[in-house]
Amino acid sequence: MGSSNNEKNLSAEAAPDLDLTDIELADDEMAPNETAEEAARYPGRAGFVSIIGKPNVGKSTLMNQLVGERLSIITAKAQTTRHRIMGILNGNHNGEPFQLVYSDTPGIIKPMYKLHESMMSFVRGSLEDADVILFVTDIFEQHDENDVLERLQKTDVPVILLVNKIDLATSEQVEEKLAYWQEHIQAAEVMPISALNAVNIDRLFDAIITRLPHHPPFFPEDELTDKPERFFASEIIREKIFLNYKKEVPYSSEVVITGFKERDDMIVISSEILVERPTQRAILLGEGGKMIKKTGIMAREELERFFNKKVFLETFVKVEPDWRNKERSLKQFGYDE
Ligand SMILES: Nc1nc2c(ncn2[C@@H]2O[C@H](COP(=O)(O)OP(=O)(O)OP(=O)(O)O)[C@@H](O)[C@H]2O)c(=O)[nH]1
Ligand SMILES: [Mg+2]
Repeated sequence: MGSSNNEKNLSAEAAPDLDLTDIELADDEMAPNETAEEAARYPGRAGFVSIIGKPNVGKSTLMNQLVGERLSIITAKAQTTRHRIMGILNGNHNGEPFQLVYSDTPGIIKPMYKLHESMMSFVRGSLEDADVILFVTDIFEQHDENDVLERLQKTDVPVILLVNKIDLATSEQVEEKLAYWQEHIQAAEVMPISALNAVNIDRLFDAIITRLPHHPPFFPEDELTDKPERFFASEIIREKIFLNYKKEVPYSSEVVITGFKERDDMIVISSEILVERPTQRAILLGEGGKMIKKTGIMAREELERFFNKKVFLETFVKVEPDWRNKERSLKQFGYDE
């Protein structure tokens, strides 16, 4: 549970010493796993909200919508997200301050590479920390989520089951999915949403906040995420690779930022794109370097939007054979949590 992990208690100040005997709290003012005494100890809420589910159901779209920033990259391809990415939201709700620490996670898959094992360990880590779990499914769900369900059965953390992409379905189809889940999962709530069109996001926010424990914030208020700027630079380049290349090329690519210099007028970024085979390198470059140039321009434009500053971007394409199965490479690329 996030609230019991002192290591994460980065910016929390000591809770004020209150006299608890006079305070009465209504049931809905307490989170599911806290006592009235705990609830009364701190006049604000803070906690960890894990977004999990199968690949491509819209987890990253949902996190960006909930945080109000484009933190996680989104593509139409499965397995876009490879890390646990925190998005932090501070605010006030009914006069109480809150801090929500969302975690976007990789889609749950059966590992085929060491890379996947590491991705699944990020999912496990986020489940261990969670105060609330958002289990995202979508309208195309084939009900083959037994592996996910098994994991959820082991936890006493409240689960909010979401049926996403309802903008692509009829109301009958939505009703059918909701009925299915109501029967098959012990969820605190089952809710239809459209992460893309922000449908029911306010309702979801209310469902989350009332289940958050009373606790001081975990992170300083001006922090939007746990990841450094370089991480987002590499993700943005990776997103453009996912958008511009087909088949195994995006999955065989990793981006490493080798230089990141912030000047007054611009940011100078050097990056390496690593692929597993020389043939993939040739595809990335394209005829006369056309494809990598296009990808580089798209990435630079997005980087400029993200950092709100002019960006100079250099990209080099290198071959790192079998990096998805090499522990040393994975560690170097940040998959060692
Ligand atoms: N129509 C529609 N499309 C959506 C919605 N939410 C997400 N999508 C699309 O679904 C695709 C996958 O979205 P992501 O947010 O990347 O999904 P994800 O679950 O993070 O995927 P992985 O990181 O691969 O596990 C993208 O093309 C999104 O635009 C929605 O509510 N409606
Ligand atoms: Mg994602």
